[in-house]
Amino acid sequence: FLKSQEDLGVVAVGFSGGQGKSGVDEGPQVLIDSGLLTQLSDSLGYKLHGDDKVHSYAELLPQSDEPYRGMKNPLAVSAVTRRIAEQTYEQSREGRMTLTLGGDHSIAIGTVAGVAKATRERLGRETAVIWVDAHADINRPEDSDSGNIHGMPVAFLTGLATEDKEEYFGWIKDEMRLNKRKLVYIGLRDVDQAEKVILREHGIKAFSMFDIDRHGIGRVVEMALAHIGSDTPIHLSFDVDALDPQWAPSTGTPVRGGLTLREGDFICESVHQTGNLVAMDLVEVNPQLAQDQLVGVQETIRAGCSLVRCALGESLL
Ligand code: NNH
Ligand code: MN
Ligand code: MN
Ligand code: MN
Repeated sequence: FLKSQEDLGVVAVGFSGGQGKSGVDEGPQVLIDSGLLTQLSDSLGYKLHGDDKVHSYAELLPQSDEPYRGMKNPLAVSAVTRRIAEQTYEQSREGRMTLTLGGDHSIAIGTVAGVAKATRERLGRETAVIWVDAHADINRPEDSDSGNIHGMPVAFLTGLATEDKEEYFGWIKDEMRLNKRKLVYIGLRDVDQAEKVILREHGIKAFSMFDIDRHGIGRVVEMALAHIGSDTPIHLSFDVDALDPQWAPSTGTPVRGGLTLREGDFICESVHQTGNLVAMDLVEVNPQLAQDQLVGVQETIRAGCSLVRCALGESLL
């Protein structure tokens, strides 16, 4: 589904407004400083596009931003994700693999919207999304306990949450949306009550840690890929908190009992192997957290880099 296998569009998003902890906006710079983009160009042979500067979107941030429908920082997150949708659209419509480094997971409102629109225009097809996360991120604003928009992106993308006002996500149009039958989760273990009801009522495919323990990661990935079908463009949205805090403690909401680093890498390798990957997000790396832990920031960054390299083909022999 890509025009070339060598071109990679990179969008680096230094944004933390989808949740309350500062530091996650420093994630992309730290990933880049640790050599991720150099590895992708020098070792994996990608030609990089887009700017290698990290965007802070300062010019888009409003003076005041009162909660709206229970959402915190609604104007900021809406404006920034709208811009990210343009950025990923610009890369994806060229037929390039599109890599977004976050930032908190609210930014996926933009990445998925932009890629979905580009893929519809370019190929006349819907994009499938594999959402790897400890959390389902499918709260409607009114259902969310926290008000943090990083817990809501999938609700907006699937149209389970809608809004007329442009400045409050009303800019999300049909051609940017994700079909909920083309969505599959892997790694869930901390799902809110209202989210469980949504997953059940809408028949959304989800593989929790229980499923991984029961079937093994190999079978789970096989079933996940079978669900979306073998002939579909894939957007992989990887929240680093899907990994167990043993491997990735530097993240805002660590949840024990997660994926091993190897299981995370395996998911990425398997998605690469389909040949259908058109976009990847790596989000929620927060270098300000777990600084005091033995396995702390450095290991989280190494894990993040490894996931990206695996999705982009490092493990091919
Ligand atoms: N479900 C919770 C909420 O809505 C937590 C979401 N936190 C995440 N998601 N890190 O990936 O706030
Ligand atoms: Mn998430
Ligand atoms: Mn999460
Ligand atoms: Mn390849």
